[in-house]
This record gives sequence, structure tokens and C-alpha cells, in this order.
Amino acid sequence: LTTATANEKKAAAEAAAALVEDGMLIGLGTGTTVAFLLPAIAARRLGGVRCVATSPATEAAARQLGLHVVDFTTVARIDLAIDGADQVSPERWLVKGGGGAHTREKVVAAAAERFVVIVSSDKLVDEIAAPVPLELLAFGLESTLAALGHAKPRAGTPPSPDGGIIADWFGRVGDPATLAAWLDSLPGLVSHGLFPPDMVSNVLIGRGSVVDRLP
Ligand code: A5P
Repeated sequence: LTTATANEKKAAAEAAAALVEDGMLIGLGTGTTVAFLLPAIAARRLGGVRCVATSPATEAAARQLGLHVVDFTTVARIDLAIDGADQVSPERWLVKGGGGAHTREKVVAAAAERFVVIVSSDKLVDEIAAPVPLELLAFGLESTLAALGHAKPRAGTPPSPDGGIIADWFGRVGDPATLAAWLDSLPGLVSHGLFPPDMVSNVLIGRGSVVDRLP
């Protein structure tokens, strides 16, 4: 992480932390950008904020900072989810899952009233491209990989907290909606890292020391 990129991540994260209101249930993403978000939320000292975490790492970091983390098993709706991304296209397609947490991240984003994406400016792309992160069931793994064609389990990455195998797809993306629909049709696939534009409420982009929004 260069200092310039870190500063952009921090600026975007701090802008998102300002959106948190007392009493809200917040969805916390995963990654190095969210690492700047957690202290920024904690610093607001809003006693009535509760959070759900998209990964054990985020959960531990949030608790360490004194944030009130609740279990996501029995919660129906999230007010505001905030998360980073690996790629953001002009149409607001996202690729997520560079840290392997995309399954829980997508469940949390989908349950949120508002999903705000925080990125450094280097995450903006003209077109979504491979790799697209995947989570696959261990059951039938070889047959699912064969159906996927250009996919490989991610070397050295442990299974997800839900037991899935983290992998990446390396084919030509083309139209993200077509690829997402095809991936969603494969029974052995738990989830993929393509997040559709209709899931995304805002994108906050750190650019130098200012924060832009995707129009
Ligand atoms: C975690 O699985 C990812 O979806 C992250 O949100 C994404 O990789 C962005 O990560 P950074 O904030 O570390 O760049």
C-alpha cells in the first residue's frame, strides 16, 4: 500500500463514517479500506450503533475498538453497509472478494437499505476484468471447476468461515450481467465477486486528499 493510496482509502472511509447515525445497524465490510473505516466509526462515539461484520477479521477489529457487533443470524435488515471493492466500473459494477470475503459481503450488501462503496482512485476501471473471485462448495469441487473452465482455487487461501473454497475465474468477462447470470446458474458455486449496479447506492472515491462520488 503506497502512502498516496492509503490516504485515499482513509479519506473515502472517513467520508463514509460521517454517514453513520446513532441507532443504525451498520454492515461492516472487509479489507484495508474498511480498516480505516472502523476507527472512524468508533471515534464518533455513537452509543446506539450496532454492527454486523462480513468476516472474522473485521469482527475482531471492530470489537477491539469497542464497537457493538451483533450476530447476523437473527437480523432482518441493515440500515447502511459500507465496504471496499477491487474494481468499480463506470456503470457501478463491482468486483469484490480480493480478500475472499465476498459471500458474506454480498449477503450483507443485499440486506442493506443503503450500500456505500469506499475506494481509492486506482480501483476505477473502464471495464470489469478477470480475476473474478468465487466461493465454491467443496462437494463436487472438481466438477464445478470443470464447468467453470478458466478457474483455479486460490493457492494458500483457507476455506471461508462458511466452509467454501475460495477460487478465481480467469476468463474474458465481456458483459458482467451475462457472466453473473451464468455463474449464478452453477449449482456448485456459492457466490461470485460480481456485484450489480442496482446493489450499489453510492461510490465514494478518495482522489488525492478529496473525496469524489461516482455520478
Ligand atoms: C474482501 O473480500 C474484498 O471484497 C474487499 O472489499 C476488497 O478486496 C477491497 O479490499 P481493500 O479495501 O483491501 O482494497
